Amino acid sequence: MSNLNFDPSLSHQLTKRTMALVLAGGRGSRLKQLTDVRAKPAVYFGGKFRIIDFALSNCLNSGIRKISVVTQYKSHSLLRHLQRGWGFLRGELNEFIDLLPAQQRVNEEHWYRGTADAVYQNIDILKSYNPEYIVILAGDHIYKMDYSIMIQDHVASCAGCTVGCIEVPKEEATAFGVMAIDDTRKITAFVEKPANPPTVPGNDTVSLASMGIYVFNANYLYKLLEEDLANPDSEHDFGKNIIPHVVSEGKALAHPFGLSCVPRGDGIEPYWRDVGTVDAFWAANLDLASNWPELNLYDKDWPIWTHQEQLPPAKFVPDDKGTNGVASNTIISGGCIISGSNVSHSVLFSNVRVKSFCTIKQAVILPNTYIGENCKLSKVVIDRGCVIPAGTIIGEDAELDAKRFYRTENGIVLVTKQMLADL
Ligand code: ADQ
Repeated sequence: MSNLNFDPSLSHQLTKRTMALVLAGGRGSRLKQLTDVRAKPAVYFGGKFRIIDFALSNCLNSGIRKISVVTQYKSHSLLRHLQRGWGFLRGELNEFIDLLPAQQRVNEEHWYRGTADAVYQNIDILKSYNPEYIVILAGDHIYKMDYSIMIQDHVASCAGCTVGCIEVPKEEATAFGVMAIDDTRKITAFVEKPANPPTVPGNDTVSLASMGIYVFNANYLYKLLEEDLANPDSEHDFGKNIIPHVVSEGKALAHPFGLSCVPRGDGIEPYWRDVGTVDAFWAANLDLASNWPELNLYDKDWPIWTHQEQLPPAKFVPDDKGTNGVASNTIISGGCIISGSNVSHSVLFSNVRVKSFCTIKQAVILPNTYIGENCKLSKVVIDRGCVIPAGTIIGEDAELDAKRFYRTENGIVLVTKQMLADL
């Protein structure tokens, strides 16, 4: 197996022979009530995006134009977003986004069981597109990555499967597949979500984690999936079954994220986030409102595509005593109106209305939310469509917040429509 010697002229040829499969069927239960009505990939992010937009934009920007999205859990919101926002690929040019909800195609006994089964159940569709390489992605991470570099690495190394990887602190590695590699980046051991994660040589605080991003030779993947289905002991999962099997065959290559991440410049670490908890979701959104966010959304060479409603621009108006609506270090999206209130270090998604005399700090407010007069809100995530009654105070009385809403150990309060209705 070789080290990477990237040839940009090869990229286009390889991505044309590649199909991407985005796994978007998981619930993401650590996001608590934010995923009560939608799958994690459909959760809103960064003022106007959904989480899945990042993986899909990476595909487009990498030159992959044949994309299937596999859905299962609470997929309505996700499917609607994809239909409205991602229908611009040109079928006549052999470009598409195919939606693959669980539909018991193989037999009528099971919905998708594990991630490998979700792919297996669509194997006839995959084969019909005749790809040479298949890139399997999770639809629930925020990052910018040029998959064409990873595909080229895969092809140059003659591996059967290439696994994207990143170094993470050992204590976080219990949530990932963890690998050991040799000098040629061949994966020599792989263990899924170990209780005591192995660390990298020479540094016992860091482990090498799988990002859940895989490039396969298509025929090899079909063979693996067929064999896996026949194994009664398998959970039909990539991390638990397929990747360890490939490693045991000596055919897995590790591809460090640093080789193909889209550079942020100025020495900042490559950005890859699993915004899988309320705390992480809140922090990653607020980062975008800071002066120098870790994630650059302003890069014209790597745009993040999404569905956007046609909305009027945001507006700031004074209250009836003449105090103006002001915002600092805050993202304000289309359709928002802030009247006579002060908003700081926050992200307001589309169509948020803030009435007079409110103080809002460190808030992530999802679309179509209405905030009545005299509210004081801090360290909150407010779900789509909430109506916050006038005079509501959140973020000052931990016990009261925890009683009325969901409060994390770090003091971030999640408010949903249902919680407000139950008050
Ligand atoms: P997990 O984080 O546990 O581990 P998993 O639950 O397998 O991820 O989900 C991976 C992706 O598949 C997610 O995008 C999810 O939405 C989707 N998904 C889950 N179940 C599905 C189903 N039944 N149908 C369709 N889609 C489904 C994996 C790997 C680890 C790796 C981490 C990186 O197993 O080895 O370290 O991802 O985050």
